[in-house]
This record gives sequence, C-alpha cells and structure tokens, in this order.
Amino acid sequence: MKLYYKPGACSLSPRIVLEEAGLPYESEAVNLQTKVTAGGANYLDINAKGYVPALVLDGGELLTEGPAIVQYLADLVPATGLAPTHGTLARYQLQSWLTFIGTELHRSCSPFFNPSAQDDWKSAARANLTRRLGFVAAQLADGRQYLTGETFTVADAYLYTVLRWMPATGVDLASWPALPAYRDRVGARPAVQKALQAEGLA
Ligand SMILES: N[C@@H](CCC(=O)N[C@@H](CS)C(=O)NCC(=O)O)C(=O)O
Repeated sequence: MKLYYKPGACSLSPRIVLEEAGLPYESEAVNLQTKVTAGGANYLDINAKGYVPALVLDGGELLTEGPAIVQYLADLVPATGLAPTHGTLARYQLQSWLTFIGTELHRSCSPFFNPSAQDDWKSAARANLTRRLGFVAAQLADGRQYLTGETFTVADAYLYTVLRWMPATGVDLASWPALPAYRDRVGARPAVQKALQAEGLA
C-alpha cells in the first residue's frame, strides 16, 4: 500500500492508523500547490481530486477520503479494535464521530490554510470550532481515555490530527483542559510518535 500525504495535513490520520495497525506501507509526499509528488509524478494522474490523503492498494486500486481510508485499514486488522465490528451500533457511533470531525472540525479549519480567506469567514469558522470543541470536551468530561471509551480508534487518529492545527486557527485548547490532556495522551502513543517522526513532525 502507498499513502500520499502532506506532512501534518489530514493524511497524518491514516498514517497513524497504519502505524497503530502495524501494516506495511510506503508513503510519498505531495506538493499540494503544484500537484507534483516527491518522486516527480503528476498527482492528478494518481488522484484526480488533487488532495490528500490517497491510498493506493497493492492491486493498484485507489481509495480516497480520510474516513473511508481509516475504516478500510482498521478492518484489515480487526483484532486491533481500531474500529468496532461492522453492523454494530458501536460502528455507527464511530462513523458518527468521523463525520463530525470531518464536517464540523476539519472543514472549519479550511480558511486558516487558505491564503485568500477573508476575515469574516475565519471568524465564523472560529466560532463554529469553539462551539464544536466545547461539545467534544463535554463528552470527554466523564473521564474516558478516548472518544468512544477506553479503546483507541480511528476517530482518535483523526481528532488528534485536527487538534494539532488549532494554533493556526487562534482557538486556544486551554479553554477546555480535557482537550490538551487528550491531545497529549494520544500524542504519547508509540504509533503516533512513529507517524510524527515519519513526517518530520516529532
Ligand atoms: N474530503 C477530504 C478532504 C481532504 C483535505 O481537506 N485535504 C487537504 C489537506 S488536510 C488538501 O489536500 N488540500 C489541498 C487541496 O484541496 O488542494 C477527506 O476527508 O479526505
């Protein structure tokens, strides 16, 4: 398998899952401005969407969209508990978290990485992030270690990746002590450290 990524971007989430699952993989960085890979390929020939992450399977098939990729990887190694069994309520609850992180948190970070974004877009996005992070902190207030309980799942890989971007948004996680504690707990996992090192972020 080969992961196309940009250091620290949302492609960090599938890399964390690859490391947590102990799956063998290669990776190649993409310049998202020029759409050229580190090896000199036209990324649009590999993934016509032009964004990361993209996973190319050993048979050559392409899988895109972070939430789909991380569930695919988790299901290759079910014993890891990275995703609950298909068809269970727990699986739908995991998908609920992945959708929430993707549409409410990740998307709200977009203007902070868009050089042409106007201040009113940024203000609205910051207000949304603040509301939604308050919700996440309230969920963690019962003392659970991870989003869905005591087991690390692919949703934690995604949330951790998005929480790393907060300095760029101007949202201070210190407002919710449960969030920096959660970020540090996830960040200390050996597989997460390995993923960060692989992207030059440790
Ligand atoms: N819906 C996609 C969004 C991926 C995405 O937003 N990727 C960003 C990096 S975090 C990107 O590659 N942006 C560059 C671009 O859109 O050209 C997913 O969830 O995988």
